[in-house]
Amino acid sequence: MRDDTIAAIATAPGQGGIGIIRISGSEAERILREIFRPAGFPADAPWESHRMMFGTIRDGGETLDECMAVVMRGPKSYTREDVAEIQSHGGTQVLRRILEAVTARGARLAEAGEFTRRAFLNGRIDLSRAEAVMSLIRAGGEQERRAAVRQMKGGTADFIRKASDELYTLQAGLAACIDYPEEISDEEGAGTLHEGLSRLTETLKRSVDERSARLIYDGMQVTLFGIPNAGKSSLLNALIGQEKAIVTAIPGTTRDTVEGEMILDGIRVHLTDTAGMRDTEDPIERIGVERSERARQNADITLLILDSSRDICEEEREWIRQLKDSDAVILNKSDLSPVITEETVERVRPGIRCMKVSALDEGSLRPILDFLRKSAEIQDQLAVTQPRHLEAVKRAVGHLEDAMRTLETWTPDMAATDLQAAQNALSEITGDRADEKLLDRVFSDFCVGK
Ligand SMILES: Nc1nc2c(ncn2[C@@H]2O[C@H](COP(=O)(O)OP(=O)(O)OP(=O)(O)O)[C@@H](O)[C@H]2O)c(=O)[nH]1
Ligand SMILES: [Mg+2]
Repeated sequence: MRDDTIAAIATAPGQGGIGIIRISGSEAERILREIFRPAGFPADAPWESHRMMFGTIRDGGETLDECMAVVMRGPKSYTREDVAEIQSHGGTQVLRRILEAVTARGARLAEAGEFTRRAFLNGRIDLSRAEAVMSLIRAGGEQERRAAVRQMKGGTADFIRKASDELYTLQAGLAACIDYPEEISDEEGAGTLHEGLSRLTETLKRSVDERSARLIYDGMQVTLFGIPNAGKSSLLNALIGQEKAIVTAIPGTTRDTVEGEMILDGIRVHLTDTAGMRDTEDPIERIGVERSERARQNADITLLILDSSRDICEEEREWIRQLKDSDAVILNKSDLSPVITEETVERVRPGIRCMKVSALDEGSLRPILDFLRKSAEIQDQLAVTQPRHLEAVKRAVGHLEDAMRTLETWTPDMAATDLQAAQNALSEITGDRADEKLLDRVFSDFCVGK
C-alpha cells in the first residue's frame, strides 16, 4: 500500500458557500501547519486533534482565504491516517489555489475513491461498507438512501460473514470426512453436509431479490401506451404535475417519447409518454411509433390508455390480451359519457386491472397512483442490494449447488473445491479476499475526494 500523503477537493465542483480540501497521510499536519495560521494561537503552539480552528491560509506571503481547519490524527480518522481538512469559501479559484499550495508542499492529488480505499486497506471498513458510502452519495431516491445506510451500518457484511462462517463449518465437516474415512461413513457424512448446504443455499437465494434491487437503484419504468388522442400526454402531465408533453385535440400530436419522473414511497418512477400507435405514412411519426413499441417492451409496467368515450377497436383488444398480469388498462375521459366500460375490458381479458379516470380531474388519478405504489412495493430489509454483491452471491449459490451434486456421487475432493469457490465468492463482497483488480474496479466508481 502506498503511504504517501494525498489531497483533493472533497466538495462538488462549482460555487458553494464552503468548499472542503482534504489531506490524508503522514505529512497532512505538517502541510497544514505550513499554510494555515489559526487566529489567537501562538505560531508554534501544539494543535489539539479533532478541534476546528479559525484562521488564514497563506501561500508565499499572499492570503488565499480566511477559513476553518482541523487536524484529525490517526487512527481516529476516516482513513485511519492523519487527516487534515480545510473549509474555505467554496469558489473554484479559491479551492484551486489552496490545493496548489498543498500539493506544492508534497501531497499528491488523490485518485477517485482513494480516501475510502485507504479506510478499507487500513481495516476501518469492509468493502461493502466502502461501497455503501458511494451509494449514499449517489442516492437519488429515499429507498436507495435507506439501503445504503443499512449497508453502511454493516447489514450486508454481517449477513455475508454469517453465511461465510456457516460455510467454514461445513468445509471443516467435509475435511473431517476426507481425513477420517474409517470413522465417518460416506452416507452419514454426505447426509449431514447436504442438509447444511441446502439450508445455506436457501438463505443465500432468499437474499437475492433482483427485482427489488433494481427498483431501488434504477426506479420503475412505466410506459403510457395507446392509440392517438386517447389522452396519454394529458395523463403524463397530470401525473407529474407539469406541462411536459404537448397536448392537442389533433391525433398524432406526440411524435417522440416524452419522459417524466415522480417519486412514490421513495422509489423513482420513470413515466414514458409515447406517440399514439397507428399505421402512418409520415416517416417521422413512423419512427415515433417504433419508439413507442420499444418503450412498451422495456417497461416494468405498461398502462394501456383507452379513450372511454369512443368504441374500442380491434387493435386495442389485441393489446389488452398482450398485457402482462402486472400491467393495467386505464379508461380515460371518464368525465364524458362512457362507451367503453370496465365490463368491456373484463370481457376481453378477465381479471386484468382496470381503472376509470379523467386526465382533466387530478383527484380521479388516485387509483393509478395507488396501483403504481403497490407495484413498486419492495421487501424493505434486503441484506444484499448492490449489483456487484448480488452477482457474487449468485456465483456462491452456483458453487454450493455444484457441491451438492458432487456429494450425491460422493466425490468429496471435488465438493471441497466447490465449497472453497463459494467461500471465495462470498469474501469478495466484504473484501476479505480482494485483489487489486477488484479494488480498482470498485473504487474507480467513486468520486475524487471521497
Ligand atoms: N374530456 C376529456 N378530454 C381529455 C381527457 N384527456 C385528454 N383529453 C383531450 O383529448 C385530446 C388528446 O389528448 P392528448 O393527451 O394529446 O392525447 P394523446 O394520447 O397524447 O394523443 P397523441 O399524442 O396524438 O397520441 C386533447 O384535446 C385533450 O385535452 C379527459 O380525461 N377528458
Ligand atoms: Mg400525446
